[in-house]
Amino acid sequence: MTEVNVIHINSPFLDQKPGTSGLRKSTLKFQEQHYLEVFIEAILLSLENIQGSTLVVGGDGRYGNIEAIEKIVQICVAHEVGKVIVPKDGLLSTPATSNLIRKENAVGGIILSASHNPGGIDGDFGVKLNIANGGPAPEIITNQIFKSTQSLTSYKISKIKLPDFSQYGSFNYGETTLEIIDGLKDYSALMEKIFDFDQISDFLKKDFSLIFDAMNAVTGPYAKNIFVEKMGLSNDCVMNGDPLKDFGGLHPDPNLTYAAHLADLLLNKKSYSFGAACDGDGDRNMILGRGCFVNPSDSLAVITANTTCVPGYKEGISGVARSMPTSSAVDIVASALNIPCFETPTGWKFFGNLLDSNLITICGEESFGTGSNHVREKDGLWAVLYWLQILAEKNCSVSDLIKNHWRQFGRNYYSRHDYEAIPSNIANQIFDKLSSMLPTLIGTNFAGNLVKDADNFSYLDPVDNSISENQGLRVILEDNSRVILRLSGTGTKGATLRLYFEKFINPKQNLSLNPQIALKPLIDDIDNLLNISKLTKMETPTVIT
Ligand code: VG1
Ligand code: CO
Repeated sequence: MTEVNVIHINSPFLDQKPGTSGLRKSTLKFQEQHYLEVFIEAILLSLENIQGSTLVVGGDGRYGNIEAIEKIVQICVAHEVGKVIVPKDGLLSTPATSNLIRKENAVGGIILSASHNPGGIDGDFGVKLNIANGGPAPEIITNQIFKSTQSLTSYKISKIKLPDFSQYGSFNYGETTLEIIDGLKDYSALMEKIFDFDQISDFLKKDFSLIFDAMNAVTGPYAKNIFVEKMGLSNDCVMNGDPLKDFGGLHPDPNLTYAAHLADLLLNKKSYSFGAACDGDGDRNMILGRGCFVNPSDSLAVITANTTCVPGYKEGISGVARSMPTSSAVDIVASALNIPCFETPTGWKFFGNLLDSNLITICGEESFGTGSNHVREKDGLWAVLYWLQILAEKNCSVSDLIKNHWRQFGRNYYSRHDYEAIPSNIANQIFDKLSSMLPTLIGTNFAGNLVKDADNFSYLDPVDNSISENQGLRVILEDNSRVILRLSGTGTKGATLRLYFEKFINPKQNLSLNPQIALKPLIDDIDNLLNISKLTKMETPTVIT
């Protein structure tokens, strides 16, 4: 028997509900005594039949990763979890975790990551729970976890001495086996099953230069394994490829602001044919061509329109889904393919039921997330390989592919404006103002058009009939242009306001405008209505996508 210590604490513990993807706080907060432990205890209590079952535990390598894994293993031993699977060095991307949970029939997985938030002692840390299907825990479970953090007065831990996580091995502690495994192998094997690596590598070796930016986060080892070891490309096709505790000071959010160096290489210097980046935990992707940025909403539409290029989807797809703020570009493709298209709230957990019941095969979000039924998370490297496979099959450039797509389907001009870390009262004031105005906007003039509909999006899950309300304010015009306003659930400082703009143009109209110009009437009119720049004292948003 291993000794079990019962540690008494003062409740309630959490001051706030976990957000869109788990609990995210400053690294310092997570260093506070018992903070992580209580949350893990609540997670284990929420999983039924944890005794004797299998759990996957890994993270994106940020500051505190290994220490957190050690504590989690000790708590698992006290709860007599049957098997805890930990990757070597504790490094496991979010999509690879999802895959491992499914492959090992685990009851779930714990991912230590604050995703695209900065890391290090001054950065953020986070804990995400994924359930047996490999996907993020649905609200019913996260609510239950929150509830138990409010009433817990103790947690159980076995203070056993643990091995060095830099070596493979199997270790027994009481009723629990700890397995330290290769975190890359199963993921790469899955990618090799979906994509034709030979075709991609031949194409890349011909005259199509690739640069992949891992942003000093978890995808470095995966990208090297796939592009260098398996495809035989040179080492320098992966930049920032070693996971660092503080991501080398980078903010591992793959967008034009935080991956500015990569954007400069592709858009200004035009040094490569193809560039891509992933976020801290490897579930997001940004795709760039020579002189060309691919908007994530367009990426989802292109991926959906080209399934016949990719071996894993040659049989066809059952349907697609996008989050509400994502542009309707994919809806147009779905209608041409005669397959259903679902509109869900923001957050990957809403795709789980649709994927599990085979109503959809492919899904995505405007926030640089795309994925399919191969796992239950968005998958950054999967999207990169998907794009490369289409380009290899069509033997064309990124810019040709996207332009041809617009010529066939039309273009959904799209942009997202983020006002990050603004005072919460200001963010709430702006949100509440639009919220209270919604009914009065219908029928009025907006950006030279009539407002057709204005509401707060709510979602009825077609599989379990659950209803999720308050998922974003929408102003929809007669030509189906949209302005959407949401408050972020993943920031840790103040509040982050997100504004989303969309306008559709048919193939005969001007397809090559700068989106900020094409969308200017919408951008100006929402600012006139809500005084955002004045209230936030920001002339421009923090991030424009
Ligand atoms: C953001 C994105 C959302 C995404 C979520 C988690 O949420 O907008 O689309 O699902 O991050 O992504 P919010 O609430 O801040 O807008 V990740 O890469 O952190 O798992
Ligand atoms: Co992420």
